[in-house]
Amino acid sequence: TPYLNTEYIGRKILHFDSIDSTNIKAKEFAQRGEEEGTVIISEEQTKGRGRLGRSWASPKGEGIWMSIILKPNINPMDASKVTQIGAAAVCNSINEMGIDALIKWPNDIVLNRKKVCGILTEMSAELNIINYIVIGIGINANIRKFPEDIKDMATSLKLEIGNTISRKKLVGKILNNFEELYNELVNNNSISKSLNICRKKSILLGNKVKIISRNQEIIGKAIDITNEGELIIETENGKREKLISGEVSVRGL
Ligand code: BT5
Repeated sequence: TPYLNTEYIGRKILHFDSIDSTNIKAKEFAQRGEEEGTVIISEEQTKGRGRLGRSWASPKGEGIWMSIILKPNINPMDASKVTQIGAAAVCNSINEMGIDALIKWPNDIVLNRKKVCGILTEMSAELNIINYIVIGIGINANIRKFPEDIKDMATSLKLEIGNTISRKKLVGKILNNFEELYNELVNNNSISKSLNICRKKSILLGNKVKIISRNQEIIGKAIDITNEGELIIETENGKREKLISGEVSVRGL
């Protein structure tokens, strides 16, 4: 992609026509010693995956389905920070194309309150050492029609803005933004730039939300995102709770 000006993220891009999941493929490559920064992209995924075994609709030719292989020297407990970096990079990139997307913590990008992008970060670690992290990014770039079960909550950039967007340009921007934000984690063990974007572009902060975590529901007001990337909510009795991203789903109310 001519839009790329990174040092190591996306310098090698492996492009597939159809595979099960770019995350699965990236994990196989990472396992076999593929270096940091390599990107797997597929025109179609036959088994696109969301969090907790959910599926991700990934039709042919109209979306951006990609995964980045990372090998950061950080504590495995901090792996979810990569999701915040990804969300910030994607949101920034879509914004740079003149489109007003927002971030729905922890792993969604929304446009006109509907989901245009989801992020799935997966890790392999032994003891306290990360073997690799794979961050999967799914963007409904030019999708024109969604399956019945998600058509009310999902949308594409094309459906919202009315014209076809350049997937190459958007991928280039995302990788550029991602490298800059990821370097902060690698060099300074901080994601403050990403978190500033996540806060500024948050669709949740200041609003009432319903959190669904392990079959429990909590209703409260989203107050802040901590420097560790956790969401703080204040429940109706004034109690503050810190939520880590892992197994949480958030609904706006
Ligand atoms: C996510 O999970 O949002 C993470 C999605 C990650 C997809 C990328 S594509 C490249 C890489 N390879 C993979 O196999 N995955 C990654 P979660 O927060 O669990 O949301 C999943 C839910 O979003 C589903 O249960 C549906 O309700 C909804 N959904 C499914 N497909 C969608 C789509 N194309 N657009 C918007 N929403 C969708």
